[in-house]
Order: sequence, then structure tokens, then C-alpha cells
Amino acid sequence: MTSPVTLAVDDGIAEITIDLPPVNAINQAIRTGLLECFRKAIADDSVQAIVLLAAGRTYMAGADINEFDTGVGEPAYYDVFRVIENSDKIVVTALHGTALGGGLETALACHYRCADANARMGLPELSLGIIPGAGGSQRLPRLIGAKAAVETVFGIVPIKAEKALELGLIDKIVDGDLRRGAISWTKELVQQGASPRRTGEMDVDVTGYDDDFLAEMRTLAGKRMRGQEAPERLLEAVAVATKLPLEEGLVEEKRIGDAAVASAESEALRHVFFAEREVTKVPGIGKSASRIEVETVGILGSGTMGTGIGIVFGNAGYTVRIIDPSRESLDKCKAAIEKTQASQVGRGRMDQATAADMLSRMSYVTSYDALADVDLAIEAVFEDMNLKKEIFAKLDEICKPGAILASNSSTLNIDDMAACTARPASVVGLHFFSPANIMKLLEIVRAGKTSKEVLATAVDIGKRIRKVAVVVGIGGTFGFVGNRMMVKGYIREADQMLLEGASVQEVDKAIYDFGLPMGPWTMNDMGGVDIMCSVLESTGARAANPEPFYNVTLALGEAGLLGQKTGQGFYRYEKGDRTPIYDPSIENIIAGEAERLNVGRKSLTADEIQQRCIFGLINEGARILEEGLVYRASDIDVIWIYGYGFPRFRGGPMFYADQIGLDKVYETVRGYHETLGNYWQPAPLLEQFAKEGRKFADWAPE
Ligand code: 3H9
Repeated sequence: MTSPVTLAVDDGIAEITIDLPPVNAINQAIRTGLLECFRKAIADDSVQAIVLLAAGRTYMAGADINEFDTGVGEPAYYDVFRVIENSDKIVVTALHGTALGGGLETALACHYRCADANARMGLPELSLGIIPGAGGSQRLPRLIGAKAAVETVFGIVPIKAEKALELGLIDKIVDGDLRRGAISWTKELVQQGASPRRTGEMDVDVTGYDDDFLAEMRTLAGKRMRGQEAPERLLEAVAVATKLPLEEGLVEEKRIGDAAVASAESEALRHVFFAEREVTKVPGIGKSASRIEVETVGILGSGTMGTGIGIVFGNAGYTVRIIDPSRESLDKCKAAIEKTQASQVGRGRMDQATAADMLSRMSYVTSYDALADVDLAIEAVFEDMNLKKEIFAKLDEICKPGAILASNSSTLNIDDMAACTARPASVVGLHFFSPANIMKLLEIVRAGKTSKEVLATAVDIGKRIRKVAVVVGIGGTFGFVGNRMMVKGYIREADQMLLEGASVQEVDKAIYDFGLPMGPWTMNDMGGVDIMCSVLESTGARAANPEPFYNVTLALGEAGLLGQKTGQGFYRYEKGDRTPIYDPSIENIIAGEAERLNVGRKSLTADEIQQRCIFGLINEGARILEEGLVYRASDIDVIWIYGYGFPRFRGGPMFYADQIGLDKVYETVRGYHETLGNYWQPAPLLEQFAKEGRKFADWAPE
């Protein structure tokens, strides 16, 4: 097998090149190749200096994440980097693309670093629940100081070359051709008699690295990585760097790093890394599948969803027409879009010219005729099936042949809408989550007759508008994947537990402590209790169940306690303030419902609350798999992470179930079935997989 690392010597310079597409992820072959090439170059008397380069679109993007599952084979990173760092000939490396994790750690072991102006670099290991474990936690503080090292690693997002130069992470930005520039700089260094400058021999600058700084970093980690252990492990490793020489520090780094790799948190985060990339692979619609050209998009409805969707398409470069019979509503929508763009400019997230260009492509019209030549029409009107059917019939009449007709429905059956047109193959669901311009998730709903061409186009659109787009099927029930699980598994159980005696606050706190950004009742107040009630009624979610569910939610809806918009829902709100204030009087309404329904009351533990909500999700997720509504279990995980804030460090509901063990999940669900009622019937797939000792991750559609 040819090595991904090659060595060429020319004019006294040894050029070592790594070439392993797509991202030069460091695996055993790269480590072996590096070791061999460096040893050869160091032993070669004709070589005066060594330049390390990477071919392709990027410098090394990190360690090969797959190796964490299989074990990192010989040679170890430490052994390779020791040879590089201890070389008596100077070692220069040149960075481009994204130099991340083990890639940047390789650069840290070199003596001099240059980069092209567009390069970005960082140690994003915390996002995988690990710490820089190839010397990074010990070398980075030596090179740029302990404070900047912690900030860089906690920041996760890679820094730009300019900032890296400022920090001393790199020594030079090369203009023009990077390879040529790096070689000529190396020759200059040789001429100047530069000697090896070993990061491992540097002292750690601890300026500003004090208790206040550490407290600030812990607060930051508590916000951005709540519930995760890796940030604290990183702080422990950096503290070691400030006290021990490199070799002793590496021993400690290995101890801390190995524990991190073995943690449940890291296993889950690594799963999410690959799951996010898997969703983009849709069976049957490879690169060769034909696509429809989409440049002009019509959006029906100028309410909150229409406005958000408009921003998304406008920012992605499409020409957008927002259509609404109400001029007043259109004016509000236009003002909201202009305000959003102005705020983006004000915060330095967008330049003025880009904002102006976007706004120039937006138009706001009252006549449906504006839909005649759009390539894609998306309806974003109120969630009412009769209204949606009318709209689809109209779209079919007005839109040009070949245009894609999409619904932004969050729960309703797209097949029923498609049936109102003479072109069901052109109909697809594009379910954006609110606020559409903020939430990353897009469920692309494949209806019974949606053509491959339309589906492939929708997937491409998802990429262009920078959403995490997951293709899902419709199935026999409402709510596609995310909302079906939320209503049938999660809200149902949260509502039942209120009747049984848990307080609103206890339910929300238990779910927040599990890791979601907010509990179900804070969420309901935010979205509007009336919206949830209408979903429950219009989709038949309530009627479909023989047992009386969602009673508390519906009681609040009936009483006009609709959440933030009315100043009172599950919580109370001061005028102009969205902070939920717990109002114990809400418990009287709940107790009244419990009495009416004859539900005995008791206290529930946080564990039970978490388990019933999350296992409710898992059981419904198993039915969704059984019905073949997703391509893989991990698609459900991605939906729940991006649509509902399921904690990444738990991997998503289906991975979480696998991690606990399906036998244990099944036993618990069976127990609930016995004690709580028939509605907890274990999903057949859960039962089957539990008995066969399999995981949801093993599931594949037939
Ligand atoms: C680390 O370094 C630990 C160390 O401290 C050492 C410890 C001992 N491994 O994202 P893309 C695959 S931890 C394996 O679509 P882009 C990816 O799955 C690592 N595979 O491209 C995909 O495969 P497929 C720290 C990897 O242009 C393909 O490459 N580093 C890895 O949108 C293309 O990826 C990181 O966390 C990997 N490290 O984005 C960086 N990286 O085609 C992780 C990528 O089969 N990587 N793949 O689906 C990234 O952030 C992005 O991939 C990057 C490119 C920005 C580089």
C-alpha cells in the first residue's frame, strides 16, 4: 500500500507532504509515514531543513475520529512528534484550509509555522468531549500562554490566520503560493542560521491566568457546554502544563485524555459528528440524480414563519417574493426583515453591501399572480388543513409547470395537500422550525408521490440555505418525525405527570437538568399554548387516543392562558419581559383537572420525570423506525438535537437509548405499561431489538 506521506529532497530542503483526501485526517498510515519520512530526512546529510506540507483542500483536520473507537495504533502521536520536535534540522510547516485538533498539534511540534491568509486553526476537541491529546494541552500554553490557550480551546471555533499571528501561534502569513512561500522562507531561515525552536522547551507565560480568569472560563463553559466534563478536564491539563516539564506533562495529558475518550459524553459527541454528516446522504439521489433549477422563490404568508423563511432564502442569494393578501401584514414583514438585516450589520455579522443586495432581491406583493414564474413556492399559512388544501389547489393553477410546490406544515399530512393538485410529484414538505432564520433544522418531508428530482433539489436547497436538512417520510400519523415524537412521547408524558402531582416547575427543571435548553412548559408558553392545542386538535393527536391526554394543556388553552403572548400560561410574565415567573396558582387549575379526571396525586422524582419524558420519545422513535420514516436511527438524533435542543453530549434520543442498553429501556417501558396503562405499550422494534441484544444503530430500512 502506498503511504499517504511522501518525501522529496531538493536543494537542501526536504519536503514532506501528507496527502490523504478529503481532509488529511491523521490515522496510523499518516503517523507511520511521518515517522519514516522525518527519520530519513533527519539522517540525510544533504538536507539542511525540513518543510511539512499537506496536499488538497486542507491541512490536517485532526486525528481520524474513527480511531477513538478502534484504538490508536502504533506509532503513537507522542513518538512521532518527539522525533519532529527533537530534530536538529529546523522544521517548518505551512498551514492552509482548516488545521484542527491533531493537525494543529502536529504544527505545534514543528519549529516554525506559516500559513496562508485564509487558513483557520484551532483545537475543537471539546466539541468531541475530549481534550487535545497529542501534546496540544501542553504545547499550546507554552507557545501562546496559558490564558490564550484556554480561550482558544474553549472558543472551539477556529481562529483566523491573522489572529493566530497576533497570538504567536504562527510566525508568518504567506502571500501567494503557500508551498513556494514556505520553501523560500525556510531557505531564508537557514541562511540566517536559525536553530530549532522547540515548543516543548518553552516556559509557559501565565500572565492573566488567575482565579478570576478561570472562574470566567468556567461560567462560559457552564453556558456553552452545560453538563459536560471535558472543559474541566482541559483546565486540569493546562494547569499541569504550567507546573511540569513537557514529558511529565504528556504523561498527565494521556491520563486525562484517555479518560475523556472513554467517557459516555465523548462517545455521544463523536456519534453526533458522524450523524450530522450521514443525514446529507440520501439513498437513491446521488450526485447524478437530475435537479430542478431554483432561483426564484415565492413564499405564501407573511407571518412569523413566512418572514423567517424569507430571510433564509434571501440570505442564500435567491430572489424572493413574499405574497400575502394583507398589505398591512406585508408591511410588518418587510419592516421585520429590514430590522433583522440592520441588526446583523450592526453586530458586524454582515456587511452593508451584502445586506443591501439581499434586500434588493426581496419583494412583497398582494397578488398571487406573482407566483406564476417562481421555481419554488412555499406555503407558510396557518396550520389548518382546509386552508392548506385551498392554497395547494391555487398553487397548482398559478405556478408554472415543473415548479416545486412545498408546504411548511409542521404536522399535517402532505399527501392530502398533494392530492389537491394535478402534480403530486412536485409536492414536498419543507418543515422549518421557528424562528426559521435561527433554527438550523429543516425536515424535508417526502410525500408518497414526491419525485426523486424534487427530493434531490430539496436536499440541495437545504445545503444552500445552510440548514441541517433531514429527509423524512410521512407515515400514517401526524407530525412527521420531530413533532410526532414531541407530542406523542414527550408532551403527553409531561402533561400526564402534572396531573399525577409533579409541579410545572419540577417538570421543567428536571428536563433542563437533563440538558435541554428549557422544559416543555417554558417551551409551550413561548410557542403559544393555543398553537399546541390547535396541533393536538387538528391533527387528531388527542382524538386518536382512547385515554384522556393533554388535559392540562387543553385546560389552559380553554382558559385563555396562552403563554408569553397573554402574560400568563404555565408561567406568569411581566409586561415586556419574557422571563417565566412561577405562579403557584397554576397548580390549582392542574389539581382541579386531576380531580375531575379522578387521577390520584403523589410526588414524582426528577429521575422519574426525565425517564418518562425521554423514554416516551424513544418508544415513539422506535415506531418511526419501524414505519421506515427515516433512513437511519441517527437521523432522529440529528432532528432532536437541532430542532428541540436535545443535548448533543447525550447523542440524541436513539443513541442515548443504545448507550443505556435497549434491554434496560425495554424493561422500564414494560414496567410503565403495567403500572401506567396501555398507552405505554412497548414499540415492537424496541422489544425485538432488546431481546436480540441489538442497538437502534444497527437498524436499516428493508
Ligand atoms: C483530535 O484531533 C484529537 C487529537 O487531540 C488527538 C488525540 C489523540 N476524522 O465535514 P466534512 C470526514 S480530534 C475522521 O463533510 P467540510 C467527514 O466525516 C479531531 N473523518 O467536510 C466526511 O466524511 P464523509 C479534531 C473526518 O469541508 C469528510 O471527512 N478535529 C474527520 O464541510 C469531509 O468532512 C475536528 O474535530 C476526522 N477528524 O468540513 C475537525 N474530519 O465524506 C473535524 C472530517 O464520508 N472536521 N472527516 O461524510 C471538521 O470540522 C470538518 O470536517 C472540516 C471540513 C472543517 C475539516
